[in-house]
Amino acid sequence: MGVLNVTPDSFSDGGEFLDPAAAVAHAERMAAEGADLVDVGGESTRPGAEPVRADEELRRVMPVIEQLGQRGTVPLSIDTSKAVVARAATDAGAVLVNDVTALRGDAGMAAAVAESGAEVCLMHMLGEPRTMQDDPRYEDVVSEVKAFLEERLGFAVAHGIPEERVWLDPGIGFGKTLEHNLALLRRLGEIAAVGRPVIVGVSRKRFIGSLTGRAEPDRVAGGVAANVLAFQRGAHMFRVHDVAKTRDALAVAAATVGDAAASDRE
Ligand code: HH2
Repeated sequence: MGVLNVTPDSFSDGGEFLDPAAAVAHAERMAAEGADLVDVGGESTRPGAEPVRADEELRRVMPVIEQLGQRGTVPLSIDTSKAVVARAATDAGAVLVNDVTALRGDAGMAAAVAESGAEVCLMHMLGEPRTMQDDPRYEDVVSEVKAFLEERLGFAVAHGIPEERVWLDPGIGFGKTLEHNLALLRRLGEIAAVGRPVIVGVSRKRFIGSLTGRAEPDRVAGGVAANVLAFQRGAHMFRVHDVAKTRDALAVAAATVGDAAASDRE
């Protein structure tokens, strides 16, 4: 899953793709590099980010989604927690709604997803982006994230979203310390054991910087390592800025661990 942020303030690519033509070209580049999906977002969720109004979010993402939808270059997902944005994007062809609030941010989101027939990614986040990195605490981060995702999966199904359309994401960096992120990656198999496919987003994130001492965007190798290990522990989809390098690493990892990783994921 290639990341395409049409925002002025995303932590990595903020401001680069505000021009729809630049955004479309970048999506096509990621597709050529092997992305199976491009995740279009119009609201940054980086720590400390301020919320964006629905009309502004629509203004940012819809021209890009419409153009890419018409060209049909690559399947699209919409990174939003607003029902109105999810509806517009799925009407224009987006096949997955990536909701970092796991259907908690907007009372209309579950119905929007259910009626669209799209898939949905339910992600764990402790608190909200503005404050989530202020001293996050857990008794056991992995069991708590797992219990949360099971509860949200139940909620989605109760609201008419078939279980087969749900992806789960432990939300690396969303209300988590370095140790929390590492525990989640180390024990990702426990999240995969819920029985739905798992998405991980580690790309260029702060915890990679803490481990390598590297500023952004020089965190690619660290992120690739984390994605390979996540693959081995049962992750199915990898949300990344650097598609070509990640694909190469995953191709080698898949050929090497092969059946072991596949059977973990079944
Ligand atoms: N991470 C970010 C945004 N959306 N969605 C999922 N499912 N999983 C993630 O880990 C995830 C996500 C944050 O990264 P980015 O989009 O690069 O930055 P920003 O939120 O500042 O736009």
